[in-house]
Amino acid sequence: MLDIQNIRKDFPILQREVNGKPLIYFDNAATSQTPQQVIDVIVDYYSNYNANIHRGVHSLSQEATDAYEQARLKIQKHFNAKHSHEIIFTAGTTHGINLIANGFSSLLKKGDEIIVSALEHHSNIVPWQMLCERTGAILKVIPMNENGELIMSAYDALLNENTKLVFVNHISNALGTINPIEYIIKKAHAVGAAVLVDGAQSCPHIKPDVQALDVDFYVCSAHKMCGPTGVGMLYGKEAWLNKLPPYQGGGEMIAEVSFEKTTYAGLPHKFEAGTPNICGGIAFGAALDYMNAIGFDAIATYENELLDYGTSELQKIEGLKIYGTAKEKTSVISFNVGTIHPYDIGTILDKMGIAVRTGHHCAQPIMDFYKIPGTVRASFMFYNTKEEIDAFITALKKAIMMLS
Ligand code: 7TS
Repeated sequence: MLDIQNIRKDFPILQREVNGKPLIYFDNAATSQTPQQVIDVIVDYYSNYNANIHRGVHSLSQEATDAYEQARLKIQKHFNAKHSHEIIFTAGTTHGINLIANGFSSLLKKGDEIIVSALEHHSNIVPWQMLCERTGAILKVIPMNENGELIMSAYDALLNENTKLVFVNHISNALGTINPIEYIIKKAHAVGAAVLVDGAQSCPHIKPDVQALDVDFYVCSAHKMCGPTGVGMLYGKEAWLNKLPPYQGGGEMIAEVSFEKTTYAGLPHKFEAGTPNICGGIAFGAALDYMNAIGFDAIATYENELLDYGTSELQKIEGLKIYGTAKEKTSVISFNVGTIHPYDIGTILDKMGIAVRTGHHCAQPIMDFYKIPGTVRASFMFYNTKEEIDAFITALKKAIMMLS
């Protein structure tokens, strides 16, 4: 059992008001809130040991380097990577995907096939389309059904000896569907294809074990799991990371440079050109500490309760349709009410202090599938409560009355 009232005290932002009403923050799938424990780590870094890393002989640089590398070890342990050099610090999920898509430019040829799913965020579609333009590879799509689940028999039929890469999110940001990535990975490996899993939405809710999954690449963003924006991680199997060329050139990623020839640094530095988000990386480690202290099992159990409660309360509202009714899903509820535009509902809810996201959620193909312009999306984290859901339902009913 989580002590939610105590947990809520860790989040200063949850104490504030918006438009004269206590903030109810249900836009966690876009970005999560930051606990004081992580804010303190950021303040401590800039107050006490802000310095560039991996290059200074002086004490501040050493301290910053130690803290940054400690954070890498925390991430390695959290995701159960075999080696710490398989963890690459990135600017976030989008950066991690682009890094891999760029790397595969030199490994794919015309006629090779790569597979994406119908449930992806634009950041797990567009970089692959760009890769296809560069290489002549062909993009295939795993279709979805009305419940927002991927159709695995169709996936099986897409796989063949030309398939080189499969990329799929672990959890859909627009619908909350948990995809059967174990099956997807196993089947891809059977034809010799590599798999990239976009974990942007899964990492706040579950603890992936990259070795048990046998996944080739796994990416996520710290800001969706109580950490700061502008930092994330890419896990890659050592053999793959050695095979891929560097993404960006610059300081830190080289062994030796001359005008005749440059040799690259080993992992992980080969993929970490330039001064990174040092403070962000350290704070990412602190965010993992914070969430692990609460415990991912307890988080999942509680968030499932919120999901079940929110779903059953919303279903009582006449004319409300929930998009995404997969058997396996996390605490994301996307919905529309009659013909009311989602933006209008979101605007009125905001006037009542309630933050939801409206629109296509950077997943336009999903909206096209349902033939809708967008949805209202409420997404819960472990610091939300049933009382907040009650207040949200009351506010939503008011909004519907005003707009009908
Ligand atoms: N992949 C998925 C599944 C996502 O949900 C997001 C962000 C990204 C990739 C991109 O992450 P970034 O940190 O690099 O921006 N999703 C959302 C969302 O649902 N609302 O705002 C951002």
